[in-house]
Amino acid sequence: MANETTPQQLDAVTPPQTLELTEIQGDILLGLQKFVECFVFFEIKDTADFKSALHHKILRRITTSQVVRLREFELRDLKAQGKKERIPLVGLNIGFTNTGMKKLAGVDDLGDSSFKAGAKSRAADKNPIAGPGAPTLPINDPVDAAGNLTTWLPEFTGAIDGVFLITGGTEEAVQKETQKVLDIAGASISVTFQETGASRPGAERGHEHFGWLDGVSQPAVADLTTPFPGQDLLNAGRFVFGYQDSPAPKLPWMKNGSFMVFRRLKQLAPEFDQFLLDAAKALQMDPVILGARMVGRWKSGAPMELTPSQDDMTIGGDPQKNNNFDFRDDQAQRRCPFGAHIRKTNPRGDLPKAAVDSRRIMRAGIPFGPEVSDAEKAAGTTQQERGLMFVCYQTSILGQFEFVQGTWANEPQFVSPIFTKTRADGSPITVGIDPIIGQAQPPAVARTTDEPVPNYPTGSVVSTLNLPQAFVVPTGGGYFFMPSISALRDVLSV
Ligand code: N7H
Repeated sequence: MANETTPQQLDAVTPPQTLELTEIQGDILLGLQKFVECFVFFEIKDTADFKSALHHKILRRITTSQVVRLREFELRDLKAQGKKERIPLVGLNIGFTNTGMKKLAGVDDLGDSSFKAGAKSRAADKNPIAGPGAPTLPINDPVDAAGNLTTWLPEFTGAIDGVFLITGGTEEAVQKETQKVLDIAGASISVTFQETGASRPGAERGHEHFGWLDGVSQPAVADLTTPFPGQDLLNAGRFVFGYQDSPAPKLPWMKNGSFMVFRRLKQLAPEFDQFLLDAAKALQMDPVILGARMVGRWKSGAPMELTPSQDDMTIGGDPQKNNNFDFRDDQAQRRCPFGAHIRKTNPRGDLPKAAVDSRRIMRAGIPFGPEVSDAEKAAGTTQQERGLMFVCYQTSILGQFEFVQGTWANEPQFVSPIFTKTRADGSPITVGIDPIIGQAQPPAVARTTDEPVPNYPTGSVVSTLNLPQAFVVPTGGGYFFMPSISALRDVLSV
């Protein structure tokens, strides 16, 4: 089983010298091996009983980064032997919200104001993010006049203290482990929401529901993974407390822990496909190119920067090639628009490296929901929910996930106001929102993105893409702290 969300090149010869891999939960830096992943959100009903279950029975089932690393070698060997069958390789990780941390450790402040406020409050908050590096916009999920989130499932608007992530190679193995964990926890918790995601079948494996290969660009981690060409090498402290580049942990036992952002994002796939056809027709362009310019990659994963006119499968799935680019020499956005999803969320070369590095996140999500049916295709409308269980890790929710979503994806000026960008004809541009994940609530912010029509290799067409609706709809979320093994053992379960 390959890990689909983290293209990582592990160094088999040199075991990590400084990273405490036996302390760090496995999903954070390398990603638990997963074809299937069950998310169990829960409320702690009996703190003493839950602590006892955690200490005596759950803790030893938790999969560390060291185990994930060794499993990667095991999988590599099996692949080399030509073995293709899925093996169970069950993984378990655990995280707690601020209310969960309060119940277990009596602490109400881990030093991250967004974590303390919680995902629900941050998603509904319409005030600009009070973080470094203005201008800033909030997460901006849809709310009604009373400020209630209108697209969130009710299960995510009530109390949530923690989450179990249960992963594996087969549905059966994941179900079995989930049941085991729930049996152990018993009445000490009540499950508030449970959902299982899975890789898409057949040729769509590794692709999200709009059809694009996912998990292509991910930071490499110093002392753990060797970067592929063009892949950023960042210090572990961007994702785990207690290493270079992490904020100082507010409490000593936060070392080797990480903040996890979960977002349940519904994807309106048939509507998206229909929109590509309609909008491309109106703009007199190819719908496949339009989709690629909205994402910044073709469906195979090949970046527009390397192959601006057509998809190239030989680049798409090849980690030696598919990140070997930046946007530095494309300041007239001839190859890739500034507004493209991957340029908004990782403006490599558009901004000084340090300004981008500090915002990077480690993504580890998985699709949920069934394939689009023939009836949905014919109607062009969603009848069964599907989307992405978006997961990312960082040491500052405010400075990383929220900054990428609010200040970059949602901000129509970005990347232009700080670093002046112009059109091919020299006139100034307003980039518009990220057409995939940009949360704009008109009329305050227009749902538009600039330059869908390529001016490649020459040309000076000025075009605007009008997005009639959001095709990614937030339906829930949570902010969790993923403690180290020793914090779970010595602080949170005693
Ligand atoms: Fe995105 N998509 O299918 O269009 N994303 N994303 N994302 N995303 C990426 O590199 C997608 C979401 C990032 O380093 C690819 O893996 C969809 C959120 C970042 O070049 C594709 C959803 C946030 C990158 C998608 C979604 C991000 C990235 C290219 C929601 C953060 C790496 C393949 C349903 C706030 C950029 C790849 C880089 C890549 C899609 C959500 C961030 C295809 C459908 C919420 C940082």
